[in-house]
Amino acid sequence: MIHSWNNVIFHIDMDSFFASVESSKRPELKGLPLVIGSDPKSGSGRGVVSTCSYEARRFGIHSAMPISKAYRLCPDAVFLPVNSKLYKEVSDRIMRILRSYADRFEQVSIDEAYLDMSSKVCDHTTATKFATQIKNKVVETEGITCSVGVAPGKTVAKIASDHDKPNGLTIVQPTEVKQFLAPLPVAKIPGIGKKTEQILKQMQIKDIGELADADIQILMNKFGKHAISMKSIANGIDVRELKDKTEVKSISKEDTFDFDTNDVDKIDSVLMSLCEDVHRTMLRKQFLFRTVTIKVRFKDFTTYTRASTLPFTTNDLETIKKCSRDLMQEFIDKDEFRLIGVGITKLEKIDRKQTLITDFI
Ligand code: TTP
Ligand code: MG
Repeated sequence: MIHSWNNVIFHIDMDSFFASVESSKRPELKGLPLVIGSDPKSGSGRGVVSTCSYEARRFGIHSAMPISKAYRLCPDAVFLPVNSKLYKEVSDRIMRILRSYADRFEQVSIDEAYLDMSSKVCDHTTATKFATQIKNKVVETEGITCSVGVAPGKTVAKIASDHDKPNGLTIVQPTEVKQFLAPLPVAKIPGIGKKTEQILKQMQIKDIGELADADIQILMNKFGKHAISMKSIANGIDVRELKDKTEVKSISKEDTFDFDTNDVDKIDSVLMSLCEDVHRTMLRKQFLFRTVTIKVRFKDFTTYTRASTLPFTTNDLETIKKCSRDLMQEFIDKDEFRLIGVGITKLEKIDRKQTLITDFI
C-alpha cells in the first residue's frame, strides 16, 4: 500500500444542502427544525422529505421519509417546498469555487465533489490549511457549511467527509487508512446497500476490518467479481481516477448523404437515426435537454439551422423525434439535401444523488 502523500483527494459535501441554502437566504430560519420537501398538508401530504436541517434530524426526520411522518415527528418544524432553481444556482457558484482549488475536479452531485489536491498537499498541516481555506470561502460567499474528508483515495475521502458532519474535517493520513476503516460498519462503504449488508452479516462480517480480512474465495462465491473491489476498498486500496467532466453545452450528430437526395423517406429515416444517436449519448452522459436543433445543408452548400425550445426539461426520445420532424417540414421539397444534423442544447445534468447508492448485488 502507498504510505506517502503522493495522492491526496478531498471529498467535499455541503451540510443539509437545500435546508442550508434556505436558511442562508432567510437567517430567521437558522437554528430551527426546517424540512424541505413536498407540502405536508397538516399530516395528510403524500410526498417525501428532500432534506432537513440538523435540528430537524434530532426528531428522527431524514431524507426520503414520507412527509406525513416528518409532520407527525415534528409538527412545529418549518416546512418549505423544494426550490430547485435556487439550489442549482448556489451549487454552480460553490462548484466554481471548489474547482478553482483543485488540480483535477469531479462533481458528483448537486452538493458534493472530489478535488485532487496532490500537487498542493504534502502533509497533515497543508491538508488542514487548504481544507480550512475552502470551508471558509464557501461560508463567506454562500453562508453555508460543508464537511471535508481528506484521504489517499476517493472512497475513503467520501467516508471521511461523512465522519464528522456537520461542518467537519476528517483527515485520514496515508498510514492510518486501514485503522480508520476497520471499526466502521460495512454499510459505510458507498455501494454496500441493505442487501449486501444483510448477506455479510450472515457471514459474521459486520465491520470493514472483518471485510478486509475475509477470505476472498468465500466472498467471491457470494458476490462474484464485486468481491474483489469490496475487499480492496475495505483494505484502503482505491485507485479510481477523478473524472473531470468538462462542461458539455450541446450534443449533436450529423450525417452526409452518400448522394444528394430529396427522397423524403430516406431523409426521415436518417433524421430518426440521428435522433436516436443523440438520445443514446445524452442518456450515457446523464443529461436532460430543453432545446432541439436541426441543421440542413443543401447540395449548393447553403446551410440552415432551426431550433425549438420546450417549456420543460426532458430526456424523452419521442420529443426529440417530433421536434426534429416538425422543424424539418419547412425544408422538405426545397432542394436536394447534402447533409442533415440533429442536436440538443440547454442541457441539465441529472443529479446522480438519487441513483448513486446502488447496491453491489
Ligand atoms: P445529501 O448530501 O445526501 O444530504 P444533505 O446535504 O441534505 O445533508 P448532509 O449534511 O447529510 O450531506 O444530499 C444533498 C441534497 O440532495 C439534499 O440537500 C437534498 C437532495 N436530496 C433529495 O432531494 N433526496 C434525497 O433522498 C437525498 C439523499 C438528497
Ligand atoms: Mg450534503
